[in-house]
Amino acid sequence: MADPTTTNTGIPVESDEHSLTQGDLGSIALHDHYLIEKMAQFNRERVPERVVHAKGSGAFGELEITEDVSAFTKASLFQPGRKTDMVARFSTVAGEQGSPDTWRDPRGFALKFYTDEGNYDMVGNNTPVFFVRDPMKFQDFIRSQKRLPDSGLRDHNMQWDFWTLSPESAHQVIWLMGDRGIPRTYRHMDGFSSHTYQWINADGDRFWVRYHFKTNQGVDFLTQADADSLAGSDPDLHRKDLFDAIAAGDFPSWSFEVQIMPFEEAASYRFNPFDLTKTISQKDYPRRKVGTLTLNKNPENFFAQIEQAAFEPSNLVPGVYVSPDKMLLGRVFSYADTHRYRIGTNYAQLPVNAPHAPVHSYSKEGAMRYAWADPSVPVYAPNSYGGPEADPQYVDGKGWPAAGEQIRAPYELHPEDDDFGQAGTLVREVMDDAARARLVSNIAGHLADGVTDEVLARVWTYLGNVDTELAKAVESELASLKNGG
Ligand code: HDE
Repeated sequence: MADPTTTNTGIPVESDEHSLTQGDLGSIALHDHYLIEKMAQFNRERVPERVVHAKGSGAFGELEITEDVSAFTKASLFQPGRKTDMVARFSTVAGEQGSPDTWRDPRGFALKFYTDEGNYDMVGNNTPVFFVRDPMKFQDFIRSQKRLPDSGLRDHNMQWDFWTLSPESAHQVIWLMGDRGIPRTYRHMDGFSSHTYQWINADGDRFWVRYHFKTNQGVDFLTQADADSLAGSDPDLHRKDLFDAIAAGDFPSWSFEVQIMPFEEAASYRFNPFDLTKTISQKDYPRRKVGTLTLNKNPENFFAQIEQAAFEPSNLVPGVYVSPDKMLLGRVFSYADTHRYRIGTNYAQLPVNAPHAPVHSYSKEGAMRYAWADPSVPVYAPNSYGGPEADPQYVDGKGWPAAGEQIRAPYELHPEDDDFGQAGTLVREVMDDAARARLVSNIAGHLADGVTDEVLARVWTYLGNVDTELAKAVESELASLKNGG
């Protein structure tokens, strides 16, 4: 026997299909409150989609630490043998909620760890770098990747206009236009912190680290042609693949590894380790294994657990801290702000966002609040009634020295740094011939779709600064495309 249908407040209803009318042809009664509840609830089923990373999928899992990195961090979740429950969300960046999974785009690689010291969120991407290095330009960058103000259409000219006027984007653009710009599935891509973070050990020693999550499924990609076809025939390919793999017990996993730089080496390193458009060479600072990340449980309710999941770089536990990376410092504000707007004041009380560690916060009330402190706990600090007190042990020397006047300027660190060197290395030393040929084809195909001659003139200089052979090959391929080749 099925459960009786009820209203949202548990009252059994009379019908699932007939509204209440005055006789056969009569008006619908205003007091048919169940009909009104159904329509009103329906109109309010959506929360605003994420302004970036709107299309995504997620799953639950576990981080297991198999090595000993306690010499570098005191963070509880990174101690040898520790296992921590977590939730992950993978996503594209510029596409809206209904957009295809196979669009060329970086992928979000957002992780929330429910540690015994509170939630730790590592909100990364599947790329080790990013398009810009100052948060002041992020909003503009994203708008250049989205839609024109009049037609509401995406526009490659807008994209290349921004990129060629922002030379710092070159490394990420080459990465994006290469094979890793369209992962075969979410399971076949690596994840990165991208930013440099700070680790602090139990003695207060500080280190700079970058995270790598190396897929144990092997990196694999879709060609532009396959991706274009799948965008029409199977727009939720990546979502379905992740869900079906976990449902079948084929749990995807990643090897969690870090690059560790001694604190004092940042200033003299050949690249600015706080510049998000640059990698830290693995020849200089090799990766070392820390543990394994495994996803082994699908969400039971996509909206409640994935659409309302709230990841934030400000969720930093003792032993982990930010670095002078301006993009990271900007992000530390933005995410909680977006959650308060998109989900609501008390978003951290939703089960998927709630810590597994005890909460002793002085926050109170606000819409939809349903967890509260014991009435004996004062609602203010300081107090003389045993309320929570900040523990000075957590003032542990994290951070870094900074001095000088307030300025608005590019990084002074590593003035010899340039915007094209690492992009050129990616083309010449990391890609093989076949990958380079696909890169040329992908860029030419992208340029052929609407990029004006005025912007193209800058594109040749931009690509030429990366690699002169690349620029020539793309220019030749584009000419051939335009001549119907
Ligand atoms: Fe984001 N980013 N971001 N981002 N980002 C958001 O927060 C932001 C950046 C990333 O699956 C937003 O919850 C700023 C880099 C992921 O729920 C927003 C800057 C990296 C996700 C936001 C950046 C990321 C987001 C929108 C430049 C990789 C999806 C919705 C300073 C290291 C998380 C939201 C999820 C989402 C702000 C740049 C990764 C608007 C201000 C770099 C994976 O707050």
